[in-house]
Amino acid sequence: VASASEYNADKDFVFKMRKAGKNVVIFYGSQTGTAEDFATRLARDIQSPSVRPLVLDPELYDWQCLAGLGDDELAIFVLATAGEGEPTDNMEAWFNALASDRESPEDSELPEFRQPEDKADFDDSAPLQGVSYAMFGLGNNTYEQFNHHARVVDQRMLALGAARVGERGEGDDDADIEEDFAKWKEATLPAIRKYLGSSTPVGEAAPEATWKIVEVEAKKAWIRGEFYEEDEAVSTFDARHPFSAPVTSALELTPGADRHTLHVEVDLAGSGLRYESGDHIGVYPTNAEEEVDLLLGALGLRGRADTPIAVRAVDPFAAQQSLFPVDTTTYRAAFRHYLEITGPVPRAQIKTLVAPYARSAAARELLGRLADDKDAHAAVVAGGCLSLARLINAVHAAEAAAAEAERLRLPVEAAFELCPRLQARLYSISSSARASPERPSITAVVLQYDARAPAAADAAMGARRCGVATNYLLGAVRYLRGDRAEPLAQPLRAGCVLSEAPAADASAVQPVRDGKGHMLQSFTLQPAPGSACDGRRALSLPVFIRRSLFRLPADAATPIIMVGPGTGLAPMRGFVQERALLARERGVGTTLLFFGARTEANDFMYRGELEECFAEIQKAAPQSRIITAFSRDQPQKIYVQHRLLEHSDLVYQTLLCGQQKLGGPSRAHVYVCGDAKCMAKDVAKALATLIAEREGVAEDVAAKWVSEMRKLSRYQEDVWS
Ligand code: FAD
Ligand code: 2AM
Repeated sequence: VASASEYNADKDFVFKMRKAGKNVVIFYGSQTGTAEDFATRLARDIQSPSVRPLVLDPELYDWQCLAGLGDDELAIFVLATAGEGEPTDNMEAWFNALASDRESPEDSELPEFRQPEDKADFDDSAPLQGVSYAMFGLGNNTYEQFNHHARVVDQRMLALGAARVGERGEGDDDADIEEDFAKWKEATLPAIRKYLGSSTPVGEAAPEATWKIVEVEAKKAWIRGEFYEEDEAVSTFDARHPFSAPVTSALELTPGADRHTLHVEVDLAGSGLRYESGDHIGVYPTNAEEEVDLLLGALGLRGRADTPIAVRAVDPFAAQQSLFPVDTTTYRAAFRHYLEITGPVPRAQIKTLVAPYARSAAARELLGRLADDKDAHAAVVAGGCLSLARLINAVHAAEAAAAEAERLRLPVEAAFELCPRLQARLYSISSSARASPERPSITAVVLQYDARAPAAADAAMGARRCGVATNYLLGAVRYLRGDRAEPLAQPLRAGCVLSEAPAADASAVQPVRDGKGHMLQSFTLQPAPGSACDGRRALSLPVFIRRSLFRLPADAATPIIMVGPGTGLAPMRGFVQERALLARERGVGTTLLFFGARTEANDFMYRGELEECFAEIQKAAPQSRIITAFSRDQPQKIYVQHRLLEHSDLVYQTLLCGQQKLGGPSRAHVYVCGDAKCMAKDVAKALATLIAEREGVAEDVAAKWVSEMRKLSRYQEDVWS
């Protein structure tokens, strides 16, 4: 039984709601920011005089207060499922208290809720009786445990006596999560409205502005808004307070290949941060200067880009009073550091935050079509990867014939509301915590692709689209290597933290193009703490460590099979380093690495050091080896799963762990890392096929053994899509 924690009014969300005159609390369980963004948008969509929502982060509040919600109040959960069906970090405590470790909700012990003062008939056996809630889950169907987090919380809320308003919604990021959310809202909002006795149709009251922008006076030495420099008092670093880690090494691993793969190592010394092999590192990226500039231009803000501003909540009771983690920033710094500005604009956002500002017939027609017609949106906005800036420019191109006064002018407040918060990107740490305890490394492939259907308005910048974080890291690699000193000089000055005057970087950044005319990005890179803002070769990245469950077996003698094609090699590199150290110290079990890449000549990253480590491992476990699958070195594709089957003798012997026959889940540990969509499934299937053949059992029996291995943490995946 969870013990009722000591009462703390700051953590009592019911008290907070009532004080602020709210009757709906929306809790988000968010890992990458999507659920938080959906929760914020939901609040805007449902608000009316009688539906007054407050969006809260459950991490900051007591779950014990749930029982205190009255029958004229409502909780809404917007819960993403993280990793392998886990709750998000910010819902972990609530999830553990409400739902975890319970095979079946019926025979589990009840968590101890705080008895509300106004419920004299409080029933311990159904502590959430009288509490109503609605639920939308976010997940990805490529993962085994689709929407597990929302499903379990939903099941437990019902088991504890709460009543759900409407059906549970399930969004699938692999298909169209925006559409799933829209459909759920359409079906559920009337029920919410009815429950709260609202006479205003939900979504029809004019949404109030959430944020107000105050232009503030520039102080002599004012802070431009790079959040990781703001709070000097921070001594514990985490996702909210990343550590500004000096980059100690940054290089291209496959210089001859047709895409860039990077190795970036940072120094955690002095931060108190620790990691284990298999953990993740989060990196807060910075948007490319050209993208920032494009958006400032589209919003008509170029002349005021460096004006110091504060962005504060209109509602004095809002849980979050400042939109950004710093009080004073600039338009440019806000778009550079805090907002996701490159993703395609969702249909719902075009409808509520862009279309209302159309003044010309051409803009009304175009925006109306993109907001109402799913196919038009898919073709033009998703297909053209139209970011907010590109969407505005496309509207401007369509209304070229309209008078200047009629052209779309999107208020910056709407842009601030529309763009989600810029999220940290996670990377599987590619070093071993034993070999390199203070210097974790990242192995990342740089995301660059051409939009399928670039808009006419794209002509100036081309169809090339660049992933935010990986191109930011590529900038670090190039900068430290010493190329492109010229284009980088300007953004580097802009990246300095303290400045005497705000106008130093007011001019537009000139786009840089490669030989094919593609736009390249330039980067704002922060000089390492203590270094002068003079563009010297010292950089730092805002990082934090995220614990994972991807772990080597406690007993080094246990055999392991690692499957890591592409950047899926990242955590395996750390494991291989660790096994080599262990082999020297006390011996290890058989260690197999299946690595896949495009070509042997160009894409075999870390080859030399992997071979050196395996030479060491083989001294202790002679069967150990690296088995490669180079998919483009021959006419037909060869992937890691094909190699698993080809080497079924060796794989089977490794799985047997010295037994005569498996007869059930293997005691060896299997690790798979990389692409979740196809590779991870194909590998699990290949393993089941192999086991079925060798053991003479049906494939579904073998697949069950693999599932059993997952439950026992002997088949572990670290996959992303
Ligand atoms: P973003 O700016 O985030 O852009 C990505 C978005 O671009 C996609 O969501 C998609 O909408 C869009 N997109 C991508 N390709 C196309 C296309 N062809 N057409 C249209 N749209 C497209 N990555 C690694 O390289 N190495 C790792 O070790 C690693 N480990 C990870 C571990 C975990 C737990 C997770 C969750 C992810 C991991 N990733 C890893 C992925 C990494 O976090 C980033 O998602 C990735 O580097 C891209 O980030 P970005 O900012 O460059 O791209
Ligand atoms: P391809 O790009 O030539 O198709 C790392 O990206 C490696 O993974 C590449 O060799 C890539 O091959 C390969 N790959 C692509 N799809 C895969 C899948 N479904 N299973 C395993 N490997 C795959």
